[in-house]
Amino acid sequence: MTKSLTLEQVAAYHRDGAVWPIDALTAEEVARYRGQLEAFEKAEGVSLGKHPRKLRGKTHLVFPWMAELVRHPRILDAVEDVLGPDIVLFHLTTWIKEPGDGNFVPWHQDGVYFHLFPYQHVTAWVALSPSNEQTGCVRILPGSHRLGPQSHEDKPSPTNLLSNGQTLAMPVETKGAKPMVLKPGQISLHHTHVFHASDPNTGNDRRIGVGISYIPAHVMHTSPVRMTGTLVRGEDRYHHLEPEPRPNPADPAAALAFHAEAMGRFFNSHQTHAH
Ligand SMILES: O=C(O)CCC(=O)C(=O)O
Repeated sequence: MTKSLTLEQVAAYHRDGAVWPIDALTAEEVARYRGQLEAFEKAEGVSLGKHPRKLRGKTHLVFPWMAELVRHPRILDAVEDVLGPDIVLFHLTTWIKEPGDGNFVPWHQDGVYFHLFPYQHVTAWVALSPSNEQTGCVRILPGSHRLGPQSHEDKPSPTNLLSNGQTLAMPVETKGAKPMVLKPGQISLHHTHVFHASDPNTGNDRRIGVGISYIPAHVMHTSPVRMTGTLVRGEDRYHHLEPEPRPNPADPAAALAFHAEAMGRFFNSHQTHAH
């Protein structure tokens, strides 16, 4: 018995390494979340994607509205259908592309840099604005997750949205690639090993996506550094990750301090990280 996805959608996830579109947020919720994000950007005078405190990563540790979004029942119902009932948030990246800014994401696999074992990790990518071929939606190569982990090379550039520019070393035959077109409020789920990439935004609106990386509670991080994570549903009988506090609106300084600590551990745990 599934909670949100049809059996065909669950089968598509396992066969293709991704499934979309899945309706998750209402129009009111999208307007509220996007409104909160853009009000913060206006107050700070900088895009969240370029915030000097690296707030695009683990944003749920800083903003109460993002802490609410990562626990959204419709997102978690879909995630539970592919991961099971005990769900931990391991990481989060807010992916923003402005019209004409040239930002892109090269072909890569998340699993190679997340250092999780076993390789059970799904990213729920939540569209807070139209994500389509004009605005540079995520594209996947169906079935590529079944190849397992592949070699990557670091190719950093100012417009490459991956921190170290991690790019699959093998040439990727993109003829069979599929655009994961999403309307605001819809989500996609992608497997940690599926090859995926995205092109620059040539549309008229910002492309704002929240990539939430969920793992089942039994999955471990392989670094000697104890990483942080948030149990968002079910039970954690393993305690592989240090629990993350929910941001307290009355104490934003404490939230920022924990965020800095958690991001430091994330980036220092191994030499490279994808996001
Ligand atoms: O948002 C994008 O364009 C890339 C997203 C991505 O690489 C991810 O969610 O793993």
